[in-house]
Amino acid sequence: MKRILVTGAGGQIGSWLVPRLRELYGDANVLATDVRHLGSDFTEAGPFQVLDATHPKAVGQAVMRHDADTIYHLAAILSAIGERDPRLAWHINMTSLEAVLEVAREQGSAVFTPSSIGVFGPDTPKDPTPQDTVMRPTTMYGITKVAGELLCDYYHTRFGVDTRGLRFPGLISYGAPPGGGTTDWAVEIFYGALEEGRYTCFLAPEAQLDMMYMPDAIEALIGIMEADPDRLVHRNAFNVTAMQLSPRILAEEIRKHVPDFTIDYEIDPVRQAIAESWPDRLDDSAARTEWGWSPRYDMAAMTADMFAHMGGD
Ligand code: AKB
Repeated sequence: MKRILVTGAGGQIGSWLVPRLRELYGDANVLATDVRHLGSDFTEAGPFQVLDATHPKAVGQAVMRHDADTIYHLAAILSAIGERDPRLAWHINMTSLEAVLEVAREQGSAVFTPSSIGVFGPDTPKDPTPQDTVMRPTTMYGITKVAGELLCDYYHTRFGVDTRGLRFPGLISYGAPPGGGTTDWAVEIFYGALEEGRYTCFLAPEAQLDMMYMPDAIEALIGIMEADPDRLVHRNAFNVTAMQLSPRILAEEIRKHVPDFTIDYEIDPVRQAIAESWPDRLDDSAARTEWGWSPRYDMAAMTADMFAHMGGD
């Protein structure tokens, strides 16, 4: 049975991933860690530890004590916060990744690191965006993600560390909110619709971006780490996508559930510029071919499921 350590367990992805990993591999085998104390959901269902992933020694001790053969390293600063404080984004994203990779090299652990559509920039072909293409991001978040992909590749080819990653699009979920990204509007819009029947969007109506519903993202996270290594041509990191949404299109879908829903726009120039620099549609055929990636939720299924779980329909 796998022995797994998750960093950033209390975040948007971690709060979904940890329960699923515990279901699959056993509660005691999944050590959830976060920089802050988390609620009883995490601490009572299985082992939990406060861990600052930027501290190499602390990461090393946690991995050794838990005897972790797999690390899901989720702790990171997202794109919008990264533009507010670029040095913080560089520090957190790169220092923690380096700490995790070094420990993985010493202990022989496999490492999952989420990358992002943020690795691409204005010079990248937008629709479709190939797996292997120009990567010249204009955000600090994107720079850390490109550097992270390269560092993971380096640890694999140079030291044989089993590194794997996914370029996630915007992730849509209920529960723990996303922490300061450009795609956060696609989560906020559901809370606005349910709580007030309206939403003021910080992106323009036609700003199209790739998105994915969290249950698909969780299956992707597990799928890539369970994939047969002999079939992986790419490792860090695979394009994955499930749907392409703009605020106008998602608002129309939401109106099928909340007929009086209204949307207006107060465009944030920083996040709008980030969105414009990102792809309109990823080509995820490498993920489909190399490890069988296939999402279950399109926009209609995701929207219905969100409302069903948030107490709407
Ligand atoms: C962000 O908006 O920063 C993230 C991402 C797409 O990586 N959700």
